[in-house]
Amino acid sequence: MFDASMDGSGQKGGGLIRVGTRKSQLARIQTDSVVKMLTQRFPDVHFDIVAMSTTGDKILDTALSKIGEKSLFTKELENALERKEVDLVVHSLKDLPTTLPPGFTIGAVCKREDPHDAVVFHPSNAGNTLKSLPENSVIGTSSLRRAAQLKKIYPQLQFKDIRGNLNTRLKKLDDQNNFNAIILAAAGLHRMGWEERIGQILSPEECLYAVGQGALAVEVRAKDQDLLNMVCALQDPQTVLRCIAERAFMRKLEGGCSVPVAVSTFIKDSQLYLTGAVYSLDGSDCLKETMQSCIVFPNEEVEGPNDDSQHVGITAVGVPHKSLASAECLGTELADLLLSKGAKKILTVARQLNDAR
Ligand code: DPM
Repeated sequence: MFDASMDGSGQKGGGLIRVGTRKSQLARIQTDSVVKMLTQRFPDVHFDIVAMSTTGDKILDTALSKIGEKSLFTKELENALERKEVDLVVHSLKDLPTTLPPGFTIGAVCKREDPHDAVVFHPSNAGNTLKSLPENSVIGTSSLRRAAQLKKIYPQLQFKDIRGNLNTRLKKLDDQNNFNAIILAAAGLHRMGWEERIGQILSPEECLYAVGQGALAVEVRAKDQDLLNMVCALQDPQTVLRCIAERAFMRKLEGGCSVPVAVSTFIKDSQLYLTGAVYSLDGSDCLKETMQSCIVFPNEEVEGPNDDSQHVGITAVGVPHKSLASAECLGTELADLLLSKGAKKILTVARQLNDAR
């Protein structure tokens, strides 16, 4: 187990771990919750939080999908990890690319919160649903994934970009009259304590969620075995298996923030179910399929503390190896199925149209 007399760099020290975070309120809340869980399990270790700004926080006037930089919210934090200024970094898993730069790994994926998308209405539209909003109402989202799916079901609504952190978006919604509603991840709203603003939760039938949405990830240096052994205490096996399948699907499609790719997963009776879809920007073209795979095997071997094998960037110490491989394979196979039906073309056109916007 983790030796509290070692610091993250493996040197003898006072048991001090430095935790990197972005400066936004949501990032701080997420980091605080992970530090709280670690403190409960390792009461002798001291955790220091180091807050930093990232490119994604600084560029506020451009839609995420147009910036085209994969590690928008992560690069500065990874630089600090590499320089050993921090020992672990807390992220929203959905902001982490499916291939991490060499030398880094996700050492834990915590239990997922509600992964669905939520609608927050302007106070003057409170009590509505997307369906009951007046014609030509304006919905704020910069997510191509959300816009594509909702444009298809609600052609009477208009969709416009909105950027900024959660606080900024809520303020833009409430203080101006530019938007009738905005779409946000339910998990973020819950963490901010704003659940009373959720006017509608979108079911996977209406809107499939983003890969990894609602799950927190702890990134560490891949060779930092002490830290890996420590943070794996936060690992939620079901969340890890679902997210590995989702990320394998995304990786095989070569998707990212800048393409409309969406998923949903659940586990029932030893089976992992994955629904995945790709969309054209207006949602008129769509490929959507579901596959399942067994993830519980009798007497299977647990991934050991010294096993440095990664699954789409995740080192899943403590989770059975065969289950991990099965989840990863499920994601890849579902992507192959969509690719065989023409997913590549849909995504290429979506990317080109978005770049030309
Ligand atoms: C990514 C997307 C968005 C974030 C794209 C998508 C939303 C961008 C937008 C990859 N990252 O979802 O299709 O609406 O303009 C982000 C949020 C959270 C993590 C905020 C949100 C919090 C929830 C979580 C931004 N990243 O989606 O409302 O932990 O999943």
